[in-house]
Amino acid sequence: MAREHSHPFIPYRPTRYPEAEMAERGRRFYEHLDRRRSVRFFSDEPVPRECVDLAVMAANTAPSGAHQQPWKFIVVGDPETRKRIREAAEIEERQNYEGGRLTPEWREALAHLETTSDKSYLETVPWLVVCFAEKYGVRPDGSRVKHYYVNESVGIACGFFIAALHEMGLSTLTHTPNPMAFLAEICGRPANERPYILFPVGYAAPDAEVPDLVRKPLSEVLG
Ligand code: IYR
Repeated sequence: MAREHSHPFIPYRPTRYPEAEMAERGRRFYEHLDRRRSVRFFSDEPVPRECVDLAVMAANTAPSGAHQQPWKFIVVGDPETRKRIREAAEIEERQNYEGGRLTPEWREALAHLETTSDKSYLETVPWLVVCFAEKYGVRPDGSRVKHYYVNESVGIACGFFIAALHEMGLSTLTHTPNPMAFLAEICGRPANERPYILFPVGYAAPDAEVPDLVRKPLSEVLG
């Protein structure tokens, strides 16, 4: 079929699988993702930078509003900056946990995770990856470009990032120290970028433990 286009289009032929193989692949992929857990106990073992870059490349394949790719991933490896991030995060978290900033309802919702204001893992891990959302773009002349569906786009990219790390046997945590403005300052990011998620990246500690969570059954998540 000869469609008329006003912009460049190219053929796209995603791989098709026999029906029996489709479900098998879907099951394997689901089971793989089902083995992923958010980790708070990390090893300080080094992780090749290439693996972090590959996870960011995977994130960068995410669909985004108007294909604007409104994300930036800042990779922090040097111990001094990781220490600064830990200290700033813990200042905020102490206000949350010990200063009463978390509402009783929020505290109750978190109780089973046994989280505290101790964020020492931010110094243990070899890499911190800070994802920033570009609220708007900036042209070379300084004028602003409106961005569309920024939250949705960056959220999907972060999902791909997490899945890519898991595929490599690496662990992470979607850490959102609240408020996160200090991350923009420490990372020296411009005003159009808003800190979105802070990802500690490394190997899970050999003695890591995670809360014994149960995922909702399909019947509950299918509407
Ligand atoms: N940001 C805090 C609190 C926290 C909030 C949620 I929602 C969590 O799922 C886990 C923790 C912290 O990192 O401890």
